[in-house]
Amino acid sequence: MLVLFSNKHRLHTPKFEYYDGVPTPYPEKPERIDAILAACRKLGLEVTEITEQPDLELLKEVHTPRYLEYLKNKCAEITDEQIMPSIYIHDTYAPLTPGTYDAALASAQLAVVAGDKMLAGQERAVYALCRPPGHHAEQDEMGGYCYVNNAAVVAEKLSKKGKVAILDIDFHHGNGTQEIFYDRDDVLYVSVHADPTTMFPYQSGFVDETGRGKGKGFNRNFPLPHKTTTLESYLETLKQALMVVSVHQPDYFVLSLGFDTFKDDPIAALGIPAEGYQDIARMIAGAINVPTAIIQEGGYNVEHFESLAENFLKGYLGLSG
Ligand code: OKP
Ligand code: ZN
Repeated sequence: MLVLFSNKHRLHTPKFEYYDGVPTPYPEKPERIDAILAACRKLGLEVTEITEQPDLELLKEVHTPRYLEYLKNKCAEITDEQIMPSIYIHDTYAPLTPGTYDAALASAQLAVVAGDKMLAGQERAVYALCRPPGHHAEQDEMGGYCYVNNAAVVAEKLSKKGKVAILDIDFHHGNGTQEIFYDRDDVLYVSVHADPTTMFPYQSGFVDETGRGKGKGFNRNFPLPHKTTTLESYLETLKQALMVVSVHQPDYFVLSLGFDTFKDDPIAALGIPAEGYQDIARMIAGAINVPTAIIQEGGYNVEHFESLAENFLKGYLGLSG
């Protein structure tokens, strides 16, 4: 497995978000990536720093030009953090800082390089340590800590060479990824997440959202009850989601990986103990045997992050312990 990271994510360090009208400390911190890197290095994985920025033409295949212009221009114009819904901003969980545009582009470049490596056929799996995350970013809208949809960028790129399946196991439904591919039959989107009735993103992630037009049947949501999900019931649902992916017979696989299903996550939590990520990863690696991009999404328990990543990687790579 090849691991990709960038240091440019440090350019994006908002101090707070607004929750219920109240400024709340921002949980999507740079230390999250440091912790995953520590786990990768501990396991002896090959880690590569990516320093270049992406070709904007690639990003314009998943986002509208006017949206990318807005993101760029706003960041260039502000001198301090700004939290303000607009037609391009879905909620008060997507603060802009002067460095947000550059950080979001650097994050997307990890997905681009992951795609290049997969197409070069050298790697079974590439783990892109994306930050900021991406799965809430729609074609024309940022929100929920997300600005550029990294998983969609790699899926779009791979879709030119074969059938793609995306499995999203972040605690939150990936409304952005769903929206971007909703009309398409060449990119399947499957998500396992907390029931959006009471959890972000609230308006999407329900079972009846199955795709539109020729995309009908190529979008599948598996919402889980927030309070009562256990590792056992989670794995049962994950097995069903993986079955949907297998039936699609993808040539390429994209995993949107969040560690916010961890039982002690400060903003989310879905009953998964740290060692549970070994079972989750083992089940995924056992079910899907095509070139894979693992795209980091959320997860906010920084103290446990290294252990969550280590458990996931051990399960995925079939390492003991
Ligand atoms: C991004 B990802 C609580 C409100 C937070 C935004 C959640 C964004 C999650 N302070 N709502 O999917 O992990
Ligand atoms: Zn999440």
